[in-house]
Amino acid sequence: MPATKTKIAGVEFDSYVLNASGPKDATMEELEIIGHSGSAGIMMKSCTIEPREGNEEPRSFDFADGYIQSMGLPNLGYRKYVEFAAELKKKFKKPILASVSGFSKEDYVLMVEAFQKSEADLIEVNFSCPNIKGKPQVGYDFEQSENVLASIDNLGEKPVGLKLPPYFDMSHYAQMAEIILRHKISFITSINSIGNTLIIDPEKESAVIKPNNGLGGLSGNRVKPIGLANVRTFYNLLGGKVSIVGVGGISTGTDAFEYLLAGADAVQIATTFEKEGAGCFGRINNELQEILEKKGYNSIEEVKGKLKYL
Ligand code: RRO
Repeated sequence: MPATKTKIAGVEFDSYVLNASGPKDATMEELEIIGHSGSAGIMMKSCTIEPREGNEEPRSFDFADGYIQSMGLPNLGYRKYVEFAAELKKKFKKPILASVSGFSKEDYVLMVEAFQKSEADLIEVNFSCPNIKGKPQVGYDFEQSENVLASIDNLGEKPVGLKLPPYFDMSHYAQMAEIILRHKISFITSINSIGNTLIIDPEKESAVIKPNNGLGGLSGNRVKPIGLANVRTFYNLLGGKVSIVGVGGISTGTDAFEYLLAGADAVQIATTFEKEGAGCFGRINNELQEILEKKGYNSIEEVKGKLKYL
């Protein structure tokens, strides 16, 4: 079978498929399950300075081809994840990824600094949590994005990446790409869930989740075309200077193959992990290997970004 080993920002991964920040990655127990699974790395839940319970329940809803949630950043606080990174590093031979989600520039500085000194291999800076009342997604505020990045550029040598919200307008892509290229950003992870969507239960005539009058982040199969468009557009705009991690609606090897054609260096799995459990990482990677073999490709590199236009 063709190998699917890859690199994100120079860090080696044994396969193309790892978990995304979000589902089932907030506690040590959950992270150990990811460690033992086929996930090529161990990504931890986005953290804040202090521990958080998150939003009121019910705060997630699973449906046939998607998922909506407004979790509200439930996490144990960044100090725990600094400790977890060290424990996980000892137990497992795969890269550890931290994710930080600040409420201010100072929060981002403090947490990035802490993870720069930790055993984490990569630091994902979350600019796109859609579920905090009264807080805009940083990635939609270009001035704030610029501001935060200027303050975290020189805090250490570990690669720093940005978890981006989905963009829909070419001028927004261009602005964010310019900002990324001006700063020390080694990878992007695209996309986070589509924020502030609404799923209605017509029987009950009600929203399906409680926080924020039912508005929440949409993920799963329904968002794949948006994820693919974001990866492809950033692939074209960033000119190979920044690694790209694709996320959004990946449940099969074919989905992963499409992200590879679009230009992703690796993919992360959120909703499918939530729905199916930790077997999904190995399954999706195996399916991707089968597709590569059938098509006569020997590596990820041979296909990456090779999308044809009509
Ligand atoms: O915890 C959440 O509500 C959450 C986060 Br931090 C995020 O980045 N994306 C998302 O859909 N939910």
